[in-house]
Amino acid sequence: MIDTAFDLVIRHARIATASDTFSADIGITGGRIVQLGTNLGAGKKKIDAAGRTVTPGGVDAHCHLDQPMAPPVRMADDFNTGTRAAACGGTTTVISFAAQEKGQSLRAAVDDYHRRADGRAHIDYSFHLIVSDPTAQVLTEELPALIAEGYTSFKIYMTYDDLKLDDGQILDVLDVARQHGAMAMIHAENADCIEWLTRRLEAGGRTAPRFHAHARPMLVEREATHRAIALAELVDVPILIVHVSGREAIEQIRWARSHGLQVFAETCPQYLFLTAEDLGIDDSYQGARCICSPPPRDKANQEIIWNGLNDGLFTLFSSDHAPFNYDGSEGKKPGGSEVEFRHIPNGLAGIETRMALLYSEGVLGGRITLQKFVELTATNPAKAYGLHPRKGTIAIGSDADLVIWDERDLVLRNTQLHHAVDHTPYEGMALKAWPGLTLSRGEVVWDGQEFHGRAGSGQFLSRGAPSLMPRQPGGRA
Ligand code: DUC
Ligand code: ZN
Ligand code: ZN
Repeated sequence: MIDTAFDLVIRHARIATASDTFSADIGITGGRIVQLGTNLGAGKKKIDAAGRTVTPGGVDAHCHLDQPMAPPVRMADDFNTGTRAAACGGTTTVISFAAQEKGQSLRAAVDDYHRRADGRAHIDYSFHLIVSDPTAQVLTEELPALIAEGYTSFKIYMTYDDLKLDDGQILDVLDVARQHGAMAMIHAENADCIEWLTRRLEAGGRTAPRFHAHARPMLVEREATHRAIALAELVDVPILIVHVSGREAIEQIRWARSHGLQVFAETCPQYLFLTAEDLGIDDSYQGARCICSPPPRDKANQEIIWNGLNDGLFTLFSSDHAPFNYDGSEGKKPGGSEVEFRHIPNGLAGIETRMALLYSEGVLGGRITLQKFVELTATNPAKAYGLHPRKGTIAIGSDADLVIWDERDLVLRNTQLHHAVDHTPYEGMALKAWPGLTLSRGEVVWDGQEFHGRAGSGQFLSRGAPSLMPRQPGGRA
């Protein structure tokens, strides 16, 4: 008896990559794509895509899962619920953050984070590092060793008291990125400006959630973005500015690019679909749900973000999923009470909705092409963080991480989502599509109705060097 050629064949797929759309069958064996073509031979299993669009599974390269928080605050999603939600929303790889506490060794932070993830993930995952305490030991030993082991990216903060680095420390850390070929991600907001504005607001009794946006105007982001670019220019290293919210930071990034500097940029759904008004138009506490940093801006800035997605300003579209419940004592009401905005945990749930929001409003809404969608949600994140071509594309040899899209009208309800958060900022939004099927390394983890994952089936991914753009001599584009 002749053995069948493939473990699984997906027939009649309209395959979309970052560069093409073409019709083909997809032959999958051992969790990898082994053949693409028409009229492929039989497989042990078959799925008929019936001409529907098939994209690479999403790579969500910026999400926070089970990140240690100061009690009583706790993230609502761990690796189990977070990766479950990701899979149901068409994401098949997540990169979350192993965060160093001040005084802690980076290695201890990584070891602790592995313990949190081990045996829990339903899809493949990897870790960025957060460097909050760049001691000599971290700079000369731990960070280089971890980069060599495949933790090839790290985030640095210019705000948050427990995480922020000063300019000298940022220069030191960027220099390690340059020497060892890592990708440096920067949270660009000016901490002193935020603190000064916050104190003034508090002195005037303006402490409701909506004042979070007043304490973090675009100027604060613009100044820090400008400074980050200057520091990176001094060190001569590419950087990636994360969660860019609007015009003023974008102007800085365009300026840097026009001067030949390698500055990459990421944005997130909250800057396309929310505005500062979602933090409240009066002093009610409801708006705490939409507190994140940088804060959402206004309709005009949403348009500017759409333009940036279209014209190549943005390289990545990530969720910045930072999951906190609204009710209870562990999330947006620390200790169970309504607190001043400075004490409200920053972050939104978005790991499950990222892909459908952009597909629906971007692709089907005629704002971006299908190729751009794939590039922003899968291919570029995989390239930026050393996972391409194993992840982020549909090609022979790549992992069979795939999404088959159902184009249908639906209304987003938190009750239908699979995260452990008690709300979604996008409740009630009308969408035109949702993943009808998600495959993680050839296994169905979401069939459009039910979740089929298995905790522990997700593998940790050690990553290679960023491959977004070849580095030129001198580090310039
Ligand atoms: N801002 C961050 O920098 N991280 C998590 C969530 C947020 O709003
Ligand atoms: Zn951040
Ligand atoms: Zn973040």
